[in-house]
Amino acid sequence: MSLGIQKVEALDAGHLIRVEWEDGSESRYPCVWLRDNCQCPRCFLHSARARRLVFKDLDVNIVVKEVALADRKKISITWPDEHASEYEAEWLKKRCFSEEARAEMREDLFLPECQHWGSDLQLPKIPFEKVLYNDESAYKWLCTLKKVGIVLLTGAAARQGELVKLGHRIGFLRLTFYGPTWQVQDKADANNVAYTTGKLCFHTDYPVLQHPPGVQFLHCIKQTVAGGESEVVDGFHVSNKLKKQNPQAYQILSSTAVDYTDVGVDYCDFAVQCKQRIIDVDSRGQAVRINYNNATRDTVFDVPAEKVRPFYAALKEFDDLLNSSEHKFTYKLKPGDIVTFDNWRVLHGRQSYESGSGVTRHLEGAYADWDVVMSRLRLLRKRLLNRA
Ligand code: OGA
Ligand code: NM2
Ligand code: ZN
Ligand code: ZN
Repeated sequence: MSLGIQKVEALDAGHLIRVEWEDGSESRYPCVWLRDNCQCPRCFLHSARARRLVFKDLDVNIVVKEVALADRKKISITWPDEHASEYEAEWLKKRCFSEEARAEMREDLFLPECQHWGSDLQLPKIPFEKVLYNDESAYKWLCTLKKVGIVLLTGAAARQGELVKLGHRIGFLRLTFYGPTWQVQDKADANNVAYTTGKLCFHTDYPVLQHPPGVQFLHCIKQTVAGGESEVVDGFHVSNKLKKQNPQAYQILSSTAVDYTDVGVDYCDFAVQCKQRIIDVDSRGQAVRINYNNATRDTVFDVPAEKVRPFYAALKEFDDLLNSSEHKFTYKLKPGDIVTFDNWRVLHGRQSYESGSGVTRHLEGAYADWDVVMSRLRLLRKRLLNRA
């Protein structure tokens, strides 16, 4: 049972409502917010769970005319224009403005917990079939993907089409110029360095897109005998290291807009250009997205000449840290393995391999957006909790 209310009163000349809970704790709600979030059918469209009240009709200086405790589970408010609103105790409690309540809600909605790793990574593994057909396993997959940044799904068939099933499991895949899914193999006149037998240094995919894909899937269909090993590194962990080791370099990489370019033909013809900071940071300076692919970094570099060498020096330091044996984790995909990882956080690479007359190595790849992945995670959690 949820906590009841024992007292409600208006404070601050009617600008604020104070709620006293049965356990003696209190919450304070600004009246402008309460009026804005009136749950009556005139102010709120319940079928869409969306606000109907338009901003023009909101008086930002509104005060309460009357407030009463309907019962211990509900408060009612009358506004100066006689409009009446009711708010349930449980609804109010969740939306309490205290530091702790907001942190709890934030964690609930966004699962910000992030476990950093280095070469000691214990690569999380879950059977592919379990993820497809068992909700607990799918939930575990997505939570781990969010928290650790990488999960290996095992036991998929060694043929194309498995990633489309994974797409249906979350909702849908992200279409790009390389197609709904794409084939990583040695190709004549390759339109991307990934489609050769060459080594791929640590990179994130597609920084040339304004909103790079948040999640990447790579399904191993055929693996070569010699070479082709995979490497991953935790970009957030390494960013923190760089910030400590050389704050100036961190400052340069988190503020310089780098030009990216990708021109060619695949799903359709394309000429994509974008400016990205290699380390994207939030308002507190914490890395939230790495945008780094040395292959598609443009020859055009739109900075004053005197900023060029300091930029390269900073990037060299970051690249060295990414490649240090302390930070990177190496493994080799087997046919039927699907590596799923956070493309905003984890940089990946592969060793070169030998070309042959036929196809010596084949991965199928696909992207998903974090919005879609997190949406599925929340729905799975809700379904699992309601069942318990
Ligand atoms: C890619 C890529 C990794 C691999 O296609 O972008 O990083 O192992 N491929 O081939
Ligand atoms: N592929 C693998 O940024 C990039 O060009 C990454 C994308 C070709 C779809 C490679
Ligand atoms: Zn209303
Ligand atoms: Zn890649």
